[in-house]
Amino acid sequence: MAFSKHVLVFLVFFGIFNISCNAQGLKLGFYKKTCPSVEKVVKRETARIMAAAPTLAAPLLRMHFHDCFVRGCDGSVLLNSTRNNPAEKDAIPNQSLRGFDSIDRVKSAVEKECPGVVSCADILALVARDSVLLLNGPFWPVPLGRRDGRVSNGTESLIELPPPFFNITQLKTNFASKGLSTKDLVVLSGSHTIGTSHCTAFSNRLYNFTGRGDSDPSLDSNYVARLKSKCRPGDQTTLAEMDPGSFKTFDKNYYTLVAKRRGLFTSDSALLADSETRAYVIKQAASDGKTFLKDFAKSMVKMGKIEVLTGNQGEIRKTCAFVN
Ligand code: HEM
Ligand SMILES: *[C@@H]1O[C@H](CO)[C@@H](O)[C@H](O)[C@H]1NC(C)=O
Ligand SMILES: *[C@@H]1O[C@H](CO)[C@@H](O)[C@H](O)[C@H]1NC(C)=O
Ligand SMILES: *[C@@H]1O[C@H](CO)[C@@H](O)[C@H](O)[C@H]1NC(C)=O
Ligand SMILES: *[C@@H]1O[C@H](CO)[C@@H](O)[C@H](O)[C@H]1NC(C)=O
Ligand SMILES: CC(=O)N[C@H]1CO[C@H](CO)[C@@H](O)[C@@H]1O
Repeated sequence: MAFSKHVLVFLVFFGIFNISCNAQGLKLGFYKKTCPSVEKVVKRETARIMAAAPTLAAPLLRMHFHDCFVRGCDGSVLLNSTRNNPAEKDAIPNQSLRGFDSIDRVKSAVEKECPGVVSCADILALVARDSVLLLNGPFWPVPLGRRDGRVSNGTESLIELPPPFFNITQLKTNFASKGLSTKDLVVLSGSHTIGTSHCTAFSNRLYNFTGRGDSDPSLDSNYVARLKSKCRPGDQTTLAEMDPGSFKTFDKNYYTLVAKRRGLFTSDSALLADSETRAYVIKQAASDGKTFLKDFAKSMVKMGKIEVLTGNQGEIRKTCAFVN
């Protein structure tokens, strides 16, 4: 009897210990004792950055996504290449990322308050949240406690990040491999309500789509004409607004566009090719957008937990571009 009681006590303790140390052990207020001002400092710095360069909100949100999809949300996207190792930053999908120096700036401000305490991965998660909020998007509480990884491998970005020409099956498989659902896919794609894209990400849909001088039939033909006047064949530099007219506000307008067959990438149009994602697109297109904002907050929290390092895994980087 006494023995089984001990076993029980042991199991209970072990269970609790296990919960606090498991890989999903992020929590709200993680820095309450060690860096109580962190969220205030990040918010202040992000607001300063946005005031000077409002278009940085979109790439900073995208940077968090690219971080999480490669080796989990561990700040690996922030590491610089070294002589023998091309980092994620320098891989093709990341060539259009911007704002690394902004993250460095926020990190320095946080280091001033509490040196060596807050990870770069957590800072990126907070900056992404505050960026969206500053564009009138939703707020979400960010569970914290991520640790920074020590590896950044450019080849892995090519393998793990979904390219703009993916079809619905490929997108669903890619998201599922990160523990994200089909709903998360359609909700997080709503990020494309802000920001811009290089012509290269979609010009295959405009010119010679199947090798017969044609364009993608799943794209509205009036929209094709407009995009063609923006992006001449071979244009590598021009930026197109992904949600023209409203690319600076975080709203549900992305779904209005996709529903009208004006999603910019194959991956955007693809959301009409699956019954679940299609139903969501149609519903949001006709809605006031409040549900989307709520859903987005929820899916971002989920994305922010992908394969995180916690406890004594990884490290707290001193400078986000370099391992300690
Ligand atoms: C579903 C699969 C996705 C694909 C295939 C995709 C692809 C792309 C591509 C090709 C661009 C244009 C980059 C450029 O040429 O400058 C882009 C931009 C962007 N993406 Fe995605 N994306 C996806 C999902 C996401 C997710 C999950 C997020 C955030 C949670 C996101 C946020 C953004 C933002 C904010 C931009 C604008 C960046 C800027 O203005 O510089 N995307 N995406
Ligand atoms: C690290 O990479 C960033 C962005 O690619 C670059 O601006 C910066 O100069 C690099 N830092 C060093 C010390 O190489
Ligand atoms: C980077 O990742 C690729 C693909 O998983 C792997 O083949 C390669 O060995 C890795 N490179 C390094 C330096 O670890
Ligand atoms: C998606 O692409 C894959 C790989 O190219 C292909 O095998 C599959 O048939 C495509 N699925 C759809 C629904 O287009
Ligand atoms: C269109 O694609 C076909 C087949 O790949 C190719 O033979 C042709 O030269 C291309 N046309 C243009 C204008 O690029
Ligand atoms: C932001 C950034 O680091 N961009 C780099 C992406 O990769 C190319 C080379 O592949 C670099 O020239 C860019 O500086």
